[in-house]
Amino acid sequence: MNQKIIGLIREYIEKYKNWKPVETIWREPVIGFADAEDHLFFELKEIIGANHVLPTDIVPHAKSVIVFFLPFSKKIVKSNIFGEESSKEWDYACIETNNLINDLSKYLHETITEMGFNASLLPSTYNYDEEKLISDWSHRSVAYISGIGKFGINNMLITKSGCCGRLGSVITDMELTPSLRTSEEYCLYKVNGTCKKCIEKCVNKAFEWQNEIVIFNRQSCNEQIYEKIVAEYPIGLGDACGKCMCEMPCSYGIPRNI
Ligand code: B12
Ligand code: SF4
Ligand code: SF4
Repeated sequence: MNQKIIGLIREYIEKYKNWKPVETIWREPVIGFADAEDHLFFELKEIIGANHVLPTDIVPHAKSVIVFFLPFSKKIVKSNIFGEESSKEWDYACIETNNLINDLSKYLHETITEMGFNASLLPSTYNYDEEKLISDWSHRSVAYISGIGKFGINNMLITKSGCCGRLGSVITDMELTPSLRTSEEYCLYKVNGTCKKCIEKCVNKAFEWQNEIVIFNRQSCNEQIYEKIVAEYPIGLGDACGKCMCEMPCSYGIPRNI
């Protein structure tokens, strides 16, 4: 059944351009599966907060979670290296990928339902507490559980196709084989204490070092994305920044060495 789901996702993305007038070019999706009963889902209540839900809170008797990462083309990433404002290409890619994730999630929901199972319908983003800036369903934590990536010190999920892209997930009561997690770290700082390029690149001082540990200030990042840029650079579409992930050793794949 895993192969059928992988086929459905790939086929939908390939045909998407025929249905929607999009400018974004995506590389091959990275797809993984998590066991809905994985102990890490329970740990997220400690790691993120008590409000983080379990798969079974959304789909009763949930058995699996399907996760997909949609990496942007190198051209989109390269357009967003310089300057304080995110590039038009990056902004469009974020918006169009959110739309694709929402459409793909709806398609999977409908197809899985037609097959006689239940499935969730979760948005790609905007499902968060606007004061705390925390969601009750963290796609990238779920993606970590599904084994498709590891975290960078900039919070990004790094997959075999890098971190520049966006994530979606669908919970179902269909039985699927969980993907394996590796114990290997991908972020160079976590591997050997080097790099830190993402931290230096932040355009609104959202990261701070405290005894070799990076502390992330969500409010500073949020200010850059939703207040500062929109107010100071009206030509930008806002709603994005991403400077800490573009043209980094982890942008397009698993960084090996710098
Ligand atoms: C709220 C939100 C924001 C807020 C707060 C960001 C933040 N870091 O918390 C603001 C508006 C500031 C923001 C900014 C951005 N965002 Co945003 N955002 C979200 C949203 C809606 C929820 C994230 C959340 O709940 N954060 C709270 C923290 C606690 O959870 P988390 O960051 O998801 O996961 C962390 C913990 O689980 C933790 N963790 C620690 N220990 C352990 C141990 C285990 C076992 C596990 C499993 C996890 C874990 O590690 C994770 C990373 O730090 C998600 C969509 C979604 N629903 O998931 C998108 C999302 C995280 N955003 C995304 C992106 C791309 C961005 C931006 C780059 C903007 C842009 N589009 O250009 C910046 C990057 C900021 C940064 N450096 O982190 C992507 C990330 C893709 C990726 N490759 O990781 C997401 C997943 C959207 C999507 N559908 O793809 N975002
Ligand atoms: S830029 Fe370097 S330090 Fe930052 S997440 Fe990527 S590999 Fe890790
Ligand atoms: S998205 Fe922008 S403001 Fe937020 S952490 Fe990255 S570089 Fe800093």
